[in-house]
Amino acid sequence: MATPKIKLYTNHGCPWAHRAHIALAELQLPFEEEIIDLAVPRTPEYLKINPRGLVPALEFNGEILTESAIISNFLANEFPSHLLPVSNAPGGALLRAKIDFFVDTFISKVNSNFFKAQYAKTDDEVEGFVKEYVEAVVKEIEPLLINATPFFNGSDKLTQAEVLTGSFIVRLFTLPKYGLFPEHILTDLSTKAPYFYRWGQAVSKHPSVLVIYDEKVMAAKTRERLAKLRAA
Ligand SMILES: N[C@@H](CCC(=O)N[C@@H](CS)C(=O)NCC(=O)O)C(=O)O
Repeated sequence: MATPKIKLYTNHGCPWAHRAHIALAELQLPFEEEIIDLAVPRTPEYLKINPRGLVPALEFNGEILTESAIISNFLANEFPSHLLPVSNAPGGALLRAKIDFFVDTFISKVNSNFFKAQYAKTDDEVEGFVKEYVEAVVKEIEPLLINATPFFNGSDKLTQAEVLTGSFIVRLFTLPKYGLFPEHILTDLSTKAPYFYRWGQAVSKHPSVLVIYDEKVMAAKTRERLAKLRAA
């Protein structure tokens, strides 16, 4: 196969764009990147690439794809690997469905509580969202990770389940120590959702998840963003 020409339009502070970085790292695909400054209005050139003005966007042999899940799933389908079985392999369609369900459940039932807690105005509100996060993990995610070793469905390598959730998990496991989130969320999760906790620890240390993530930089950026929001 000829080497594909891949360009990623990204911003290293964006957890959605981070998904594409994890996929590219895990698939060991060389690519060019262009950092889009999200602090200023998008240029007319970028709006031609993604009229929504969001990152990430991927240029693949001249074709443009947008939306992080679509980009990451495209890469995993185009370059079959340990990340995602092909659907006509034995058990392939079933495992793909399980991964889809896991990612959908994490994003729709759990993850938004993390951001809501960061933007909450009072300590009581923060604690409410932390409680909802932990309860949703216990109810919805913990049963799906019982056989994680350490990754989804007994895999010893990263899978598409981690590609699509890892950027959020690494924030959960690192930002509390910078005072940006109540630290007890991690102790609560370790006692109430031990399978999730063990999985999350492995995910948040994986080199492909850490490929663009510097926790100190992220903590400083998050602090700055929240201070601006509170001042506004
Ligand atoms: N659903 C989109 C969400 C992407 C998104 O929200 N990206 C944010 C950065 S994290 C963005 O580009 N925001 C534009 C802005 O801040 O002006 C995806 O999954 O790709």
